[in-house]
Amino acid sequence: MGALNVAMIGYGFVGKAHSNAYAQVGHFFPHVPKVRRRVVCGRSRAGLEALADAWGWEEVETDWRRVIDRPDIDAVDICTPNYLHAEMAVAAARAGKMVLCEKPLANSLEEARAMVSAASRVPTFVWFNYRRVPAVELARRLIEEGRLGRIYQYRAQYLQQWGPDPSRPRSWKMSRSTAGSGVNGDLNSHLLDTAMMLLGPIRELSATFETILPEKPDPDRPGETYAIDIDDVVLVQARFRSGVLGTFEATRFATGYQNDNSFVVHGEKGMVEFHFEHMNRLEYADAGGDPDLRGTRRVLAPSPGPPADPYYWKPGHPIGYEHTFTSSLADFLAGLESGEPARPTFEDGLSVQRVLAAIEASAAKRGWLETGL
Ligand code: SOE
Repeated sequence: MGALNVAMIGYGFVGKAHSNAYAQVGHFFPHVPKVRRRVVCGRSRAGLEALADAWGWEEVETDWRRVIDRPDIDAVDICTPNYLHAEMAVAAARAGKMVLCEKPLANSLEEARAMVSAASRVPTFVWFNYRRVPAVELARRLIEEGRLGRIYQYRAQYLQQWGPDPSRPRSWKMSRSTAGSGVNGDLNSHLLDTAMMLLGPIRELSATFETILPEKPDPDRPGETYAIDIDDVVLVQARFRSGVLGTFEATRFATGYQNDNSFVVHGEKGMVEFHFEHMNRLEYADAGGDPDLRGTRRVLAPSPGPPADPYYWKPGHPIGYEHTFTSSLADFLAGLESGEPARPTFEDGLSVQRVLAAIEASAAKRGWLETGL
């Protein structure tokens, strides 16, 4: 397979993370198909040029439709605000391009369904990058191999603290029309994707939403406020199809936490606990053993990929946030060559979207609902 010509739409925080992945993937994963950073697209030419210079994009473009129409583009990567995902992904897929898209897949379940149906004949990928943290992968393997025994309970939290920060610029993430939701789509979507990768589909749930500050000081107009119509906090009780009970909590008001994406899996034979703020570590506890020595063990998680193939550094040399994107991209590229699509696909993104929609409906109804999964 020749080099894959990529067009990336969007150039904010996550555009930088993706650009780094495109730049690095060939260095660390020499066996996967090569990529070419052909064109980066967005609204501000100056912003695009700065990103292109810093990260090696060959061209810039301000009209996304022109990018999608280009015959020399094989794959379109969407890292725009959520409300643009569906329109762009559907257009790109209809033009025969492979489509990679940031999370959450869409602003609504209807949009996510339309994306899956338009892209049924092209390779797709959703950047749920936390799947590719080595410690998360290790947890997955321990569960799959039965080393935690029967799973009793799952507990997940995504804690950030920037919600009340008055100095933070207004952003598309603070409005329902552009972001679809607040923490539910932005943070809880990560928790749900990881949970369903580890333990399978979530069947039913009951949720509560809270908007702690319905008005925020407007940093652009001193003395004025603007209205917030999204969730600042979401709390969910859920039951997986397997019968296991889980809880999910996502908030931007968790004073003291910057980006703590965490989960605990309690099983009959043991427990694992993960915190992204210490992402190279997995805490493990053996339920058996010497009662005097009960407690958790800190495991330094190995490099991602097959154990015999240390893609990054030697064991004991930690990796960071950016590597999760590089590994995700490597999965996608390897899948193109093997014909075994890398996960998460748009179908997986749709499953998360179903749960997000059920959470929203449950919070509105104040009761338990089935997710349809
Ligand atoms: C929000 O603050 C955010 O940037 C999310 O959008 C990302 O998905 C998450 O990885 C870090 O936090």
